[in-house]
Amino acid sequence: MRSLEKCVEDIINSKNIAIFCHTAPDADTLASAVALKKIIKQNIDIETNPKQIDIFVDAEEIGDINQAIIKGVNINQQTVEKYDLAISVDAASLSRLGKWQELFTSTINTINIDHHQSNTQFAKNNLVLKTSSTCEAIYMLSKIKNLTMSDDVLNLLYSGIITDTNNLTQGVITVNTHKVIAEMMLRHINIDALKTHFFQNNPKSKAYLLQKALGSLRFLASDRIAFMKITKQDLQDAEASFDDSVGIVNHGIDIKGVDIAILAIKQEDNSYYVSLRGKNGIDVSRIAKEFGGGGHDSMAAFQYNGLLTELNPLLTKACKEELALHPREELGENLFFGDDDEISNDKKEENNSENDK
Ligand SMILES: [Mn+2]
Repeated sequence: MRSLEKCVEDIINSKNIAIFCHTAPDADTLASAVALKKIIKQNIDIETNPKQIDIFVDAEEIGDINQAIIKGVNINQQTVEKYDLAISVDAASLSRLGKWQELFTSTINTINIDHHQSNTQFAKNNLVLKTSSTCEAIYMLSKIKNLTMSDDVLNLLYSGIITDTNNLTQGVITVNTHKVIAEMMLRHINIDALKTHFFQNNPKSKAYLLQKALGSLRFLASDRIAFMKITKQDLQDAEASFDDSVGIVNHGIDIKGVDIAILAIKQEDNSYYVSLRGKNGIDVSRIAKEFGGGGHDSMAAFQYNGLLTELNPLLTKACKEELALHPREELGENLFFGDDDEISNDKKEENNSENDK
């Protein structure tokens, strides 16, 4: 495994590069790929260091909202027979590359840039950072080598950060995430336009699908679990695609007293895509792992081949075990850290220690 800096050098110096997104692509994987391609091009001298960079995504169709990310970018066009370097972005495991797995593994040098804790380290060099998104990881990697990033790159990377964190309300949000955004804001990013594009731009089909999902809402385990499902018929009736189901699970976790939200979506191949959300310290990635999936503490997912009636008791049991680790307590009692007296005492201490200097 080469050092982080050496990997970034490899990325800049390799001649023919293939970048791979994950299947059922989200904004983070697409924006990461396009931004990475742009960063490489913006930091080389095309005359002395010409290179070919191709992007691969195994997806039947990409919805309107994410389509905007790849507008004008050639996708799935293999222009050379062999690449010198293959880079996966936002893929937690090799299988997430779908039909492009072989092209990835047949490349001699491979780099895996990701932020999923469950990443299987499937490449020769694995850059798995503890960031909100792969876009944030790419920003950090570029900064390490002082690479130039244009405004359009920043807008792409910002898009990955806000979508992977549901507009900075979920997922892994660190001091670094806020620092990166602050740095971006000091440059130029279209915060309002991007927020509207990604969060206030739902097609009607999504609203109808939400209506169907909410119609199936059930509560379990003394109302600590909220369960919803979407059937093939629901998708058909709402004239919706799988893309339209993204985020619906949040309506479950947003309910008072709910610590685990589940959304099971029946897919074309009859398997279920099961999306999980957790709060109040619940680690839903542990539950997802039991079923062969993964993710983060507060957001995770897995695929299930079988009937929902078979899955339900198993999943409920796994959820209840996780809930037992976090018995319900009175939360929110001390949200704003104590009363005024304590604050003035803290201030006194602060002043004293400053006098000591
Ligand atoms: Mn991501």
